Amino acid sequence: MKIGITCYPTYGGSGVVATELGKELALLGHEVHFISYAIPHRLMHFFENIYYHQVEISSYPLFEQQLYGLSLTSKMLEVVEFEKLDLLHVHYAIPHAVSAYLAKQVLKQNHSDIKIITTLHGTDITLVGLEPSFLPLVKFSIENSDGVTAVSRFLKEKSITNYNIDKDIEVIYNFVDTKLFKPDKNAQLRKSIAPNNEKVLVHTSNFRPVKRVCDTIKILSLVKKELPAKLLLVGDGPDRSDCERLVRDLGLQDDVIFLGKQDGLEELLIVADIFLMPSQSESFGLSALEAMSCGLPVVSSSVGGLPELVNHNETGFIAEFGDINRMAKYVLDLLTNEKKYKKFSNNAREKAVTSFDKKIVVPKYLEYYEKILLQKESPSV
Ligand code: GMT
Repeated sequence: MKIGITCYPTYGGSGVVATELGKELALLGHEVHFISYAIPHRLMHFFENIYYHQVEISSYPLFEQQLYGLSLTSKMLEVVEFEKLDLLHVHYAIPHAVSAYLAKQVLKQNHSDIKIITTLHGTDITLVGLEPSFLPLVKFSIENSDGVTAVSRFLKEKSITNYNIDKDIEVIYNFVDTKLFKPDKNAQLRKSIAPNNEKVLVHTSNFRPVKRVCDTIKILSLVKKELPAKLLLVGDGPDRSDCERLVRDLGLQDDVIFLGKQDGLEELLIVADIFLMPSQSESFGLSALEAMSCGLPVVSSSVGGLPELVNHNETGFIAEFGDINRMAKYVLDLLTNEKKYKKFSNNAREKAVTSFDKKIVVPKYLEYYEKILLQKESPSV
């Protein structure tokens, strides 16, 4: 197949899923064309069967605001036509599904067609898509995609109810390379982070308010009342300054390590004991899955798709978002009970391997592509 993939190339999980999917499809011999405004960060070197097309954003003086959505449509048209793509798989509805829809209409005028598959990832449905100005467009673009997938059952249900959508949405969970993300302690790195054998908590995200990163710091301060511990914070974003201020206010400067944006998360996760994800909204929680694959139990909030990933009292614990006392209690329960910790760690790894390995999930996307390509009629308005 010749597949076009559009995603946000930044550090978000939707870009990671899109890129890893493209890499797997390419390994299976498919031709994959990434169409995005920058090269996705997990695609920084040459991969056979993968091509990258940069969306050029026009800077004509009249356009005070950037026309990303239209520039993307133009690039999609060019790539579909000249590379003879079979389908366009867009990740994150806004504005990618709308741009793809527009490209499809233009192609139809030229007696050509392309199948569009939209993957819904999270805040495109649960947050920004619900803004009254966006809602009708998001609904329209979902209803007029040839195929739609969601990364959890929760997100599928939310899409149907929030947008009053009458459309088949296929749930295809996120996935992880369990051979790359594997339990394999790095004693040297651990020693530099926790020189006195402190326990290590870790959190990775884009530090947006929805992630409640400050809660991880408050959890650490509660845990530290009982045992020596450190917190590793990986990533960057709008809430980082607030977090740094909180760390200073709580006098935790020596115990919270801000690493900023990092590649090679698999090497960092393995130095930690527990992964924290106290989000206010989370459709799946890809970074928690990557941690589980490294054998880290997860203590998270119970929102969104997290209960589909974290089995309470088995692979980790879930608590109501904002309930930092309970989360700290769960962390302490695991860190003070070696046998229990080992069991949870093994369970977490096993769940990642048996339910979410890339070898299990990627074929589901391929099957879905084949099904959509066989559909005769495209939805039309
Ligand atoms: O919706 C977002 O916040 C952005 C998106 C992203 O690009 O990181 O994150 C969502 O997609 C990820 C990949 O499918 C999921 O693992 C995240 O749970 C989801 N984020 C939220 O729902 C907040």
